[in-house]
Amino acid sequence: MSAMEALILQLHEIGAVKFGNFKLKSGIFSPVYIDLRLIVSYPSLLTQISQTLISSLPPSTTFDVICGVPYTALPIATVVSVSNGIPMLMRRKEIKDYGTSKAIEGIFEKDQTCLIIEDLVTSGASVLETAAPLRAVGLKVSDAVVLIDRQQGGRENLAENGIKLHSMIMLTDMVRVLKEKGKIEEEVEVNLLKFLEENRRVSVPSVEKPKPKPRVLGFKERSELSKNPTGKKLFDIMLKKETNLCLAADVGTAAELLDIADKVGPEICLLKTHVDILPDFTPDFGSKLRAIADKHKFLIFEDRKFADIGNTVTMQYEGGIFKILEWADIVNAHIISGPGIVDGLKLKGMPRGRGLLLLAEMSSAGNLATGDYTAAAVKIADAHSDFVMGFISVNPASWKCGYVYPSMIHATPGVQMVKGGDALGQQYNSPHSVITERGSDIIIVGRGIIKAENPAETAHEYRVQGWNAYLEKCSQ
Ligand code: S5P
Repeated sequence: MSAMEALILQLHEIGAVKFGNFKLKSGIFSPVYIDLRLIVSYPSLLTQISQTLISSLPPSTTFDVICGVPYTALPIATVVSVSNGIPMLMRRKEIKDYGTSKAIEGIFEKDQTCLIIEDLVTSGASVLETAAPLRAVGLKVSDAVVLIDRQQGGRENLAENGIKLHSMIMLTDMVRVLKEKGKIEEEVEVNLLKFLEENRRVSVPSVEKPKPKPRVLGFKERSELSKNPTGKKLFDIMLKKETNLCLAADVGTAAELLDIADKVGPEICLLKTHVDILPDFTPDFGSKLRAIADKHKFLIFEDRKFADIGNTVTMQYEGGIFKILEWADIVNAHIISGPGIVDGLKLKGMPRGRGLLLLAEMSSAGNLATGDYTAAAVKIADAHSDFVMGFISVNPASWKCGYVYPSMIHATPGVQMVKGGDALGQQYNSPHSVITERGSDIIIVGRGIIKAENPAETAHEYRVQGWNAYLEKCSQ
């Protein structure tokens, strides 16, 4: 009887090889189960395995250190190390968060070669899990040796990752020997061969770690990241005043607007106007509103929604009756006409330190600013981050880029205390959901405040809700 046959019989005798119906780590059901944890109870068997492992390697296999795949192969590797005088490394499965936090314990030099020792290979995933941290610390991993190869794709999966698998015992050989020696029925062998035929290649389960949730940066850090002076200013105002509320002052007259601006001023970081709805607009409107804005420390955002070609918007921004450029810190634009609109507005706005918000999404039902359109807005903003300070957005948390651009401010309209909408397509979300789940920074509230019995008091309520939601988000 060959040494290999004797080894197979011994493994069967101690119950390390069982036949039945077993669920494996890879999720598949198998008619054979191999449990090599038992071998620590049989020192002579362990010695025999360890010696045969090394002698079964082709002479061309060279290595400086060895590392067993935790946990079952650790004693095998230890005995190989001790009996052959080869230094060993240990891979931690759990990395300590104190002390040295090392994934690989032991002494080695960069570019040394490490042989991986494993007890059993199915898909090869465990070997790859050990190879990764070894390679990460600068070791070379080109060979792995295994006591039993289940012949289910481990060899191929490892080869694809630059690791040659050397197997001491193939599962088919094991079953053949056990059948020949009368330890199992023919039916069991047939069953097993059929199973192997059907499960030739078990894919490596993804060893990719779940992506850590990005840390939510606070307005202070984000202010430092903003490349636009008005963007910086708005971050700073929000922090100082502890408010992320923007009032959409869609009132009937300029007089009413100036009145509500003064009343609600202490509660807001931003006041949004639609100057073309004011029948009593006069050229001094801008300076009057500016005085109130300076008094209460908020910024002015004219919701002009520019949409034309670059050349036209330069004139619309600067000229006409409204002379928006004179008094509005911030304006916004659709990107429907392409990036030229940003170039046009930038030409006028940049020298004055103004900021631009791009409409990446809209709040109204059935709007077309979705998917690729939103992504295009993000791209344009990124290319003009000195002038574009942020977005009008509805659900930035759902964007693929998510928090990739913390320098940008996300302002969301369609906000009321209760969910719902109006008769003309407006859709509302609550301040809490807008700031937390939807990942926005600023709540834009219009009728929720201006139609309230006491706008200043109601604005205060919105301010508290919006700010608390921001604090909650930062503490996550
Ligand atoms: O998609 C949008 C973009 C904007 S700027 N949906 C919006 O409602 N807005 C503006 O936000 C809109 O023009 C209005 O001034 C404000 C929402 O007002 P509310 O009364 O519905 O809160």
